[in-house]
Amino acid sequence: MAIVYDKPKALSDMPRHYCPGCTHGIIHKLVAEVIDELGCEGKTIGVAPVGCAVMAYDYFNCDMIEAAHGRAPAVATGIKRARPENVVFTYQGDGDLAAIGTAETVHSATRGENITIIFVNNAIYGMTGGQMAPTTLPGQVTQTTPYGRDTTAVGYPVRVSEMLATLDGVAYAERVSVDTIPNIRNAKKAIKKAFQNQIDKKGFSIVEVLSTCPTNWGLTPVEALEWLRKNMMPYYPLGVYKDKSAEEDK
Ligand SMILES: Cc1ncc(C[n+]2csc(CCOP(=O)(O)OP(=O)(O)O)c2C)c(N)n1
Ligand code: SF4
Repeated sequence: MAIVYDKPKALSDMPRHYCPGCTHGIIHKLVAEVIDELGCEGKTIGVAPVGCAVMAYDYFNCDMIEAAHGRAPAVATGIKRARPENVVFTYQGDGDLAAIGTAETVHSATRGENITIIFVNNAIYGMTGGQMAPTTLPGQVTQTTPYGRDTTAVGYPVRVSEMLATLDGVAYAERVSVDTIPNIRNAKKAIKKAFQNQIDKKGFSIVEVLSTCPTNWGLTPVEALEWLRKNMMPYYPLGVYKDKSAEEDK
């Protein structure tokens, strides 16, 4: 019988621990499909975060290293500089990348490290039970903002793609989403480009993926997708924020 759909080879057989409806799983699958399609499984090294994706080292069938919370871009920098022939990516949540890891993110970007960053923005700290993240929306209820995020007290969310796009060291920054089939397809295109850029030595590439956390948002999986569309997308518009190669082609 013809196989019309199969699990990507770069994804392991280990059962994933994510909650029902969590889109971390979709993003894993897209990264694995890209590794398969680029034929770089044997030379890819991933850096896992601290957060719900902490066990990504068990889920991808490539060499993986676990970084301390937020330090993945620094770890990736070291690996890539020591082994430039390898393809090095980080997979990080918004607490990991945009809170404790802000310095590593900004400085690896401004140095123009030739690495690929997959940034999963679910507007909350998932793993630790739903505290406010730098990306939590104004008015959003979390465990630490039970009356909604009050911007007069705790400030405004960080728009990571827009911020990094201002840095000369960044080759590519795009925000995508995995809430619909067309958006999932587009997310895969962006992830593939971010890996291909590294192979072509174009420099620092980041794909920010808007993602759901039904458990800590207190919503069903379907409601969570609707919440993402209604609340996250207007604040975090999808699109390409920087593409040096497209600018050079003009
Ligand atoms: C040095 C350090 N500080 C704090 C923590 C606690 N901690 C673990 S995961 C996490 C936040 C994870 O949130 P995010 O990166 O958004 O990922 P998600 O779980 O939502 O995918 C925090 C604060 C830790 N493990 N280590
Ligand atoms: S807590 Fe949220 S981010 Fe973590 S696995 Fe569950 S739904 Fe996903």
